[in-house]
Amino acid sequence: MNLESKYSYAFVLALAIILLASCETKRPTNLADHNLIPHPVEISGTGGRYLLDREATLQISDPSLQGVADYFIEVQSGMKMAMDQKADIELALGANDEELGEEGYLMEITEYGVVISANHPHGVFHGLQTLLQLIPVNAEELVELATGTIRDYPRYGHRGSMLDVSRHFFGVEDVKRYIDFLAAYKINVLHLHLTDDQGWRIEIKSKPELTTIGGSTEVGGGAGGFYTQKQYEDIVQYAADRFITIVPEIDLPGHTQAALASYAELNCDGQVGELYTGTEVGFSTLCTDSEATYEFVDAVIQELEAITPGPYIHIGGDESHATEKEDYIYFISRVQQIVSKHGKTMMGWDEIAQGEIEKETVVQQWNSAGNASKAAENGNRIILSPAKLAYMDMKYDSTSRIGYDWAALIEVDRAYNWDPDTVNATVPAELIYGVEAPLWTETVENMKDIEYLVFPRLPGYAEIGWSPQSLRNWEEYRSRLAAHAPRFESAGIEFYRSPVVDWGKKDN
Ligand code: IFG
Repeated sequence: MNLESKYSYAFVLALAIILLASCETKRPTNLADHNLIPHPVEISGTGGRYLLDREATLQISDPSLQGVADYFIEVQSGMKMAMDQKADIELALGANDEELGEEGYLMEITEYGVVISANHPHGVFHGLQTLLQLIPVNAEELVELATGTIRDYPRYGHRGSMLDVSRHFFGVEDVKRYIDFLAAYKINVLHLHLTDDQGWRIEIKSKPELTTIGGSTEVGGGAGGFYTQKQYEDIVQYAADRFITIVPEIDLPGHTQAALASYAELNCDGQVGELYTGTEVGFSTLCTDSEATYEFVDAVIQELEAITPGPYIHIGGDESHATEKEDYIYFISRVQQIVSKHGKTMMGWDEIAQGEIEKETVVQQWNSAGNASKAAENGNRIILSPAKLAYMDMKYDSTSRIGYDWAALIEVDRAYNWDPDTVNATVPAELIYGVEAPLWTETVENMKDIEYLVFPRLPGYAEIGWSPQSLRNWEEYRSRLAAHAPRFESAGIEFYRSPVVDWGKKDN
């Protein structure tokens, strides 16, 4: 090599080292330049850094935080409880900041470490979800955390997703994985659609045929399946450990063919029905003028209540096209009495607003603004699940490999770009209890199908439920969403690489 080229070689090498060094600090030095989802209420950087190593230590100020600390140690391998020396991460109660409520938290990152404080372990749990997002998924030994403060709390109390385990059955492990998806984005409710025409998925000990017959198939004629009460309790506990409440749905009086195929006495003609593996809706109904029906509903609700610690039981009530209107209204009032007798608060799709329902009953608006305004007149709290914006079984666009399009094509930007307070003019903001994104599974057969439809739309629904409207705009959000791709990939989530998001280099 001649002298000339030797110097130019050295110059290039030096340049490469400088460039490499600069890209090493690609992490934002300002906490406010974050990619957090949901967007925190307040976040500000102080320009410093805290080096968190993989062997970082945790300290708790109160024994009630041990469960949350154990969860963090489980999901962020390498962390451990501090024995004596000062910890890197301190978890504390006593934030005494009323506005945080139960779910909010304060996070302070200084040169001395991280402190997460809240009024309740639920808030500390959410603070840890934020901290997990500040640690790169493929973090090397040392992680530089930008210093600063975060003060954060949710906009709505109900931030949910629904999984239809009736059209296609999903086992316990799939449901637990779905719960992990929700916890990562501070969603706090999983609504399980347990029964429909194609399958009854929850064991009722006094009515065993509901699962031995009613749980024996699914859309397309597959093997179906069901949760024993023990398995359901396992799901409930897994969710509770992540501060997620299970809302079980027994869909009545329509969407009941699996029950009608299990017990003759539920059918008005006294003949046992046929199992159904198609995808039509609105053809089935319980016999609303027979006392056997209400004894059945009472037996089911009694057993479901005993294994459901959450306050709600969802009784469906949608698409009862085979039920005369006055019979439907009578049925809803009878079921309301049964649910209340068993000490639970009723939830139902927006059609129930036509019936005599208690003020505490929560109405889930999916299709009819008229029903929603009826619910509002009655003073019911309303959960918004507008099919045209929040149904995750809708295709992204006409090329989507699975999904429906009867409500709308819902690209990732459309899924994000709406404000619950104004989406339904007939519902006053103070009655909006929250938002919920359902996944119906007529066209969804396995976990990969779930992941394709749920990601990347789910984080956007989580942000709609959590973050102030004033901080939300698609152009800014889409770049934060793109930065979550490594997170999806490291979790093995086969997400839809929507063309409306600039996913950038694969390894960004
Ligand atoms: N509507 C039905 C669902 C499901 C859905 C598919 C509701 C409340 C269409 N009811 O949505 O059972 O079939 O998009």
